[in-house]
Amino acid sequence: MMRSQYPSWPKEMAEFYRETGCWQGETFGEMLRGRAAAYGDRIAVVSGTSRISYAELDARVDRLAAGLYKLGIRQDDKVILQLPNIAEFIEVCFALFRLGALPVFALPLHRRSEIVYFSEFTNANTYIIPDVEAGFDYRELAEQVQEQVPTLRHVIVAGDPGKFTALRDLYAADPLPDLPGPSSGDVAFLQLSGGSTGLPKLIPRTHDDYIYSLRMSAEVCALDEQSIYLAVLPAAHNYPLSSPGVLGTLYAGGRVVLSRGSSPDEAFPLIERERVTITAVVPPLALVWLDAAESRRSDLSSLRLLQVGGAKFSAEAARKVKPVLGCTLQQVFGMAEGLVNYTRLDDPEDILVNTQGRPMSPYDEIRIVNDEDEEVAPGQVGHLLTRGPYTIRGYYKAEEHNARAFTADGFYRTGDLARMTPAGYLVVEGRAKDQINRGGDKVAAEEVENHLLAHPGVHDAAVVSMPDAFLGERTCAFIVSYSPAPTPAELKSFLRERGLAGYKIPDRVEFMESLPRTGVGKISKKALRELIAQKQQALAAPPTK
Ligand code: OOB
Repeated sequence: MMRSQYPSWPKEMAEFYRETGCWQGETFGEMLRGRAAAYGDRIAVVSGTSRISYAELDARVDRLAAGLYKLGIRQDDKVILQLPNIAEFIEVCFALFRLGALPVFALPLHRRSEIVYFSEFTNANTYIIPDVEAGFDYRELAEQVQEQVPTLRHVIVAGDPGKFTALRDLYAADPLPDLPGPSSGDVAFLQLSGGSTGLPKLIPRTHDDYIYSLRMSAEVCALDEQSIYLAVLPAAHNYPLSSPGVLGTLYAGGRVVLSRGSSPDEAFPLIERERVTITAVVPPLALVWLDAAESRRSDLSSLRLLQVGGAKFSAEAARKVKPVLGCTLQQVFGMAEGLVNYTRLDDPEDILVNTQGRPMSPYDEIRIVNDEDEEVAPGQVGHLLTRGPYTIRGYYKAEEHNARAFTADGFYRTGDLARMTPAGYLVVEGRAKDQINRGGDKVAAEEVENHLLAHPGVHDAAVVSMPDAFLGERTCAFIVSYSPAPTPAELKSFLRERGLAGYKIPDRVEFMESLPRTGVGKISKKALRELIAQKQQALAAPPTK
């Protein structure tokens, strides 16, 4: 049955979220139309040298929707979208939203392994890419993907199309035929989960639930039509897309400035030129910016809010944000599955620096539980579970996994270990899920292990995190090999040849006779983490006599 592919809220809950006004029955197509009516000539998007007004954006989206329709893209079709931060990203999103076709938000760093999987799993018929970005030719990737996935009929290229279809040729002159279009309760797109399993899970978000998250985010961040948001992280990610991100800024009638890169060399001049008021970074990037701001004379005085999230930000670095950058820090602890926590703009320093914020909605339900799903005493660390008006009730086509990832009454098991302060703020204390958070980029250990196990020289493999001063964590693969043993370099290039995204390639490879096991015979990742941390300490420590 179609319905069950997209697990949804039980009827009473859906009714409750509508009655309380969380879900307002608006689709993204209508949202943009409304903003175009209200803000017409105001600039919505700045991308490279182009400045696009709300009215122009709305009109361009209509023409693109018509062109995509003519190409054969229909309601509920899946479209793998892998564009960098350029205006076309936003135009394609809204054109697909208007058609009721679902973008599947791939990240720019994904490669053949990920794209083939998304294409097959969603039965996508279209793949949208840039020509060459950051030195990588996506058309070559598309060719390889299409060879493996013949159902992927259309490849659309922003820029020089080569043998494929040019996106610029799809802005049709004649209007879209009168179509019923999606309704607000429908799934608008599929987003990627950070993942902890062998294959990434896809997250179905509806117009209703996502627009609610935009409204709450815009409110918490005090966005209005004067706000200028700089997108430096890949906009396809939930955080720069909606917290409040690109879409939250458009929701509020503000201006989105798109940056292809995130380095101070690219971002600082944009902040200065465009008078950016708010932007979002991950902790390692915050460190780079803090360093750069101290050593160069960029005028960042327009910046009012720096959001830091995606991974834990150290209190030590957090304390520097205000004195060095002159703006307020906001910690953001969110997840593509839903729940987003923010520190509030007027919170005292102690909260801004030492917590990861509190839920943005009064309807977010939080439980912190022990291994038996019983609530822990207030203030104690436990597993963070959540349910609410914008947190999914299940992954796309993943019934079996959903039974484990959600409680019987619909709480999502975030896999995070957290505690709650008396004031209701969350502090992230660790992670129970088998994932490495590499400076905000999530790596599912099992996915990498499966690729490693495909090497004929690998008998057993376990991937764990190791502490890292810059990224917070990096990945270490422990290998039990057959002889002759492959070298670390051989293993890494093997993974690259299998088309795995670069950030998932282990930073370090260690060989062992056998992997440590727990009492019940499972690989003890805890023992491996301790082992690698000790090795690193030994390396860092001065030699003892
Ligand atoms: C964001 O979303 P995802 O889906 O890439 O990753 C979610 C996971 C969380 O479960 C948690 O493990 C970790 O990333 N995380 C943090 C964090 N923010 C996210 N861990 C510690 N401190 C933080 N501030 O990463 C995301 C989505 C929306 C907004 C912000 C981040």
